[in-house]
Amino acid sequence: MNFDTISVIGLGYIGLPTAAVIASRRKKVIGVDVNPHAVETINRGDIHIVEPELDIVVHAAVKEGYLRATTSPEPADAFLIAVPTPFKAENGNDHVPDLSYIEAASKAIAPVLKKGALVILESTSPVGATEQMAAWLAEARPDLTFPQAHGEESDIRIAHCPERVLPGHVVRELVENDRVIGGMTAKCSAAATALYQIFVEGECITTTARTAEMAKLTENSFRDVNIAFANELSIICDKLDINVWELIRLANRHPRVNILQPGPGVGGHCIAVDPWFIVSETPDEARLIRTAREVNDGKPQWVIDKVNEAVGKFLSANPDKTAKDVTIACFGLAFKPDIDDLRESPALKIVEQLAISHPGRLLAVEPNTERLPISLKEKATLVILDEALSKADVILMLVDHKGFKAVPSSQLGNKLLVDTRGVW
Ligand code: SAJ
Repeated sequence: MNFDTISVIGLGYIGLPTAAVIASRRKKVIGVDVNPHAVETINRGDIHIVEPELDIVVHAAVKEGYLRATTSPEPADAFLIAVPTPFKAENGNDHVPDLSYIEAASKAIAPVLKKGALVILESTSPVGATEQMAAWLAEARPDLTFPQAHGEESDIRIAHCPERVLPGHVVRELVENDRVIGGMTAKCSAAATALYQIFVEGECITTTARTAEMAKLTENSFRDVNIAFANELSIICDKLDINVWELIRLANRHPRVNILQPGPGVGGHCIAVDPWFIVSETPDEARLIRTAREVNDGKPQWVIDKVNEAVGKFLSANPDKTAKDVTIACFGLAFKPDIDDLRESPALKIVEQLAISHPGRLLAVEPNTERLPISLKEKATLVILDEALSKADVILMLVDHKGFKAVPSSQLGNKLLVDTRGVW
């Protein structure tokens, strides 16, 4: 199959790196995004998101003329859809996936689809979303045939190929990782494989669209369950006066044990979200997956209770003082180390909660940001590491950024510590 022009719909954390990497293989790529600011930034050769190495790849792709961004779709040989799949807002705690971005993207590309085109859904999606996307496309283009009705003979080929790259390592993992390719028919899988082989050095493994959807949800749920196990162990060990990090290190010496690390909770827009896509479709069966989500979502409150305990201890040792006199320094706001991304960050949630409940001074150190989010303005002060170390009575370690790990425990003096990452 020939792909002279490839269009990527959604130029965010996945779509933009994918578009740029394909363009770096000297293919003409048209990136489409509803956000005019993103489009303008990219067309200048700049980027609107933070991801190592991405600026260089985008800059080169735009300057050499292989990547161009626009707000309205244009005809192409293949379309890759990489738009968000959040929860439906009106459903409160039901965590029902919201496919409206996929629906909008399908309806936007439908008018420019031509016979022989390939449409790939990359967005992490609940099982059945690819079939739903095919139905929206077919409804909008009754003059074309689609795999759900015409099988291998269809005019349009459709596949799901979930993205699996780790934020912070996207440019490398896009090329190196294996890809799971779920075509609606064997020909759809073959076409999608040909497309990914333009830039993927890993293996392209084919399956059905539904299995590919479930594979992605399974990968992130597996990690969530494993972290929930570690978080539960950390709470048990705290009660039993055992160092959980030493415990996990020892248990992981067994050749068939590999426990992840406990922390202040699970954040980001993937692992804290995707397992709910399984739970919302099969609520009675997905018992372990639901419990893992609840264990991880409950960890921030446990951390807040530990901070309150530490403040209590400080006050017992300093009877002339009240909680108003206690300074708490929070180390890190991002959802994981060495990034600037605050989305769904348990660290941020904890600091926001302390900002409401703690009557004394609250300091925050976050080396990857220049200003505090609005939710913390006037309630906390952004300081540099040294200032936090010198002024704090209670230190709360939330994110194991490189700079924090370099602080020796000897520098902490006799300050009270709540170390959710086992750094010290
Ligand atoms: N975390 C722990 N303990 C650990 C590892 C992580 O508490 O041992 C926490 C992190 O601090 C963070 C959260 O989990 O708050 C998630 O971080 P992460 O690094 O595990 O994962 P993400 O969300 O950045 O990326 C994941 C990856 N999925 C898997 O590793 C199975 C990535 O490959 C996916 O592409 C991405 O989700 C996605 O987009 O779905």
